[in-house]
Amino acid sequence: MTRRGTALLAVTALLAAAFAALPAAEAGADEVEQVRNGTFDTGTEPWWTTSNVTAGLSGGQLCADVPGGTANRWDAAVGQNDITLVKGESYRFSFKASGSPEGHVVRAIVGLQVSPYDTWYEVSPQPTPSGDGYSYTFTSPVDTAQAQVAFQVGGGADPWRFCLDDVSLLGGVPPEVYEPDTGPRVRVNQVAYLPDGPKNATLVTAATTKLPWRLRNAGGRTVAHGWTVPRGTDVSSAQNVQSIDFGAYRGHGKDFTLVADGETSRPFDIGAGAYERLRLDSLKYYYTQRSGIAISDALRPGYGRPAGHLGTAPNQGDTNVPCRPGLCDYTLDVTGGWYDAGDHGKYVVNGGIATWELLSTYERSLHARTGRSGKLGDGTLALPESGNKVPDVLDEGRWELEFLLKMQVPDGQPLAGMAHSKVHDAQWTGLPLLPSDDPQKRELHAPTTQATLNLAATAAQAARLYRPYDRAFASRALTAARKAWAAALAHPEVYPDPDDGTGGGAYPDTDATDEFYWAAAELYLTTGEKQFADHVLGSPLHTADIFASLGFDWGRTAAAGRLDLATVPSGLPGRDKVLRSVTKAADTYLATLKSEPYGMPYAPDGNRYDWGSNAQILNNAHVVATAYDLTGAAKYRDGAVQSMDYLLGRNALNVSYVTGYGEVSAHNEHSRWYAHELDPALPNPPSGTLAGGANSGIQDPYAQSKLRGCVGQFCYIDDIQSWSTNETAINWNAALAWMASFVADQG
Ligand code: 9MR
Repeated sequence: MTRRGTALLAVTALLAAAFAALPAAEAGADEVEQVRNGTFDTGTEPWWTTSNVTAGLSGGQLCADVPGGTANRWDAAVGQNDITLVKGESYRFSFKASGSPEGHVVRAIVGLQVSPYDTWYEVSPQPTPSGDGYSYTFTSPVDTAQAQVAFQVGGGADPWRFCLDDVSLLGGVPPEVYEPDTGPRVRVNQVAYLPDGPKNATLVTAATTKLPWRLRNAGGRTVAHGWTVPRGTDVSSAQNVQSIDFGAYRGHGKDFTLVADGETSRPFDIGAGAYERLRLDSLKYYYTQRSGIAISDALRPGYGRPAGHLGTAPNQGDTNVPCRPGLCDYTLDVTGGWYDAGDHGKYVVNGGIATWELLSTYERSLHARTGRSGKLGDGTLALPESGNKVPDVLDEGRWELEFLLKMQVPDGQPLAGMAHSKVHDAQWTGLPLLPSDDPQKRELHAPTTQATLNLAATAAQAARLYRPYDRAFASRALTAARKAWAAALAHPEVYPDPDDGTGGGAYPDTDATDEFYWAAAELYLTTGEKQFADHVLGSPLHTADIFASLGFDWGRTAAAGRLDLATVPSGLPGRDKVLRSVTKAADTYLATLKSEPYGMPYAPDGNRYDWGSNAQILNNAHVVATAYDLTGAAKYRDGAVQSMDYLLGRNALNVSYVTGYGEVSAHNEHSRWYAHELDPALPNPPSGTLAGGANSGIQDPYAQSKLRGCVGQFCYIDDIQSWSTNETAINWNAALAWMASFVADQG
């Protein structure tokens, strides 16, 4: 087919007069075609194919015979190289495609034509035999003369035929204005409020004076009513909002709605049942993140998959992993553990805080006034280990702990006792990619003080929690923790290289005093030894205000130590002051929650939402909940419970950030194996998976193309390409599990 026939040219001429009044950008005056011979008028040059694809002209289009039996999308492809892109410029990427038989996915990308093959834009349509036209707009995140447009058509079991025409990459088009669909203006927790808990909602409205609201039950009958409270412009969303407090209503049931200003909210329950489910689902997430073991479809219907990284081709395996060049001359078996997030990397630093919060979910159930350890007992999580008389949450935690222990530098080596920071692929891989299909070389990265202390802290915590179930493991863990502690003291300032981010995340951190404090606290709580008490009491962090708006996460771990010193019984001198520091921090978070019209205990500096802000909100709520556990004061319980509302739908985007919870929930989180958005044969993330959430940094190109200029809460998009706003991660789900378990206990 030739590009745009004469009829279209005539229309263009007519429209030109109408466009004359528009600014140049909108009229597309500078639109420049970047693809050469996208219409295949002059043969197939300069298009290339991989050697396993036979392509030629057929009826004015390019048709390719694609072999079956390849593993990855990029194992068979058609493309064109040497395209120039200008950073910040907006492009329209369009093409016509057909495929037969039906059911095959095409990964159409704009990316770097040489290693490491960065992908700046990608879509994955499923062309039909009769063919369709596709058109997308994106903004280039780079300046380059080495871009390629490619259609990756591999990864299928059976051969198929793919035809392509009118491929265009038009520069200078106006950027697409992205408008999220935010649904009804009454924002509620779409999952559930507790019958005797706080019940708050937020109304987005132009009105500045109070308005009536009504609470309706499933039958549509009004069961409560009252007046909204005008709150002015909310900083976190730039919306004019009002708040609704219907906490006086104490009934329970399903499918309530809240009506105000002519809008009806999404439905919600009043009852605790959903939190009992969420407590378990958020913990069940970890089994499907496991490396080095086949995931049983019987235990997780729809999620069964072969084991990853056990050395079965095409995996190179974690069975015998060397260091990065020049770092060490041994190899380690580092099989097992959890994949960190949507990538196949395994990181001791993030694995540490995730393990701590998971084990703390269990440890809280032993000590807190409302804790119920039976709810986390054997048989609760449908694991391969269920039935072994060990609480399932401890079985799950042990899967990671065994991996963390394997990351320790062996005796006799120069840095014996330290922990390697991470193991991951030598190069970044594309999506989708099952763990078992990852062909990359795996490498151990340099040991760091922070990783070593993550190992010391979690292994020490494990030593006290697993002791009743497995004395041998508890003592092995404590030995490793002591060894790690000694190694960290000997190498106190060996920090991760912030540029070590090829093939995996860098987790940069230039301070280990917080990890020292945390590890000392755990070692003290387990052993009671004076050397560790001395370190705790001598640390400047012991009395510092460590609970800021960005309170704790993988890089700020002092709070983990402080919270455990406050909640795990010990004879620490001055322990009452430790308790007071937690309630003082909780009071600050409560003040934030009250001043936020969306009711979350989080107001980042300059309204710059952090990477993984959802977990920050949960971790701040964790501090408030701990204040309740310590004091029994209702204000802390209510504040902690109310914090869940934001995560479950009471937010500017009207989305529940937990997959499978709420009428509209995040379900396209960035993951190489829950990549349903890219391959219909793969599942979405399992129910109970938390999305990272609003991130003002919008580091990924997809978010940049949609969200540039976004305000706070709006810096989020539920698309698999948005790794900076929509990833799933083991540390974030641990924050969810801890809080879900707390709230379930309040029911
Ligand atoms: O959650 C991490 C965030 O705090 C960091 O700023 C960011 C950059 O280092 O990395 C995030 O963690 C990612 C890690 O590097 C690689 N696996 C996926 C993690 C979640 O996005």
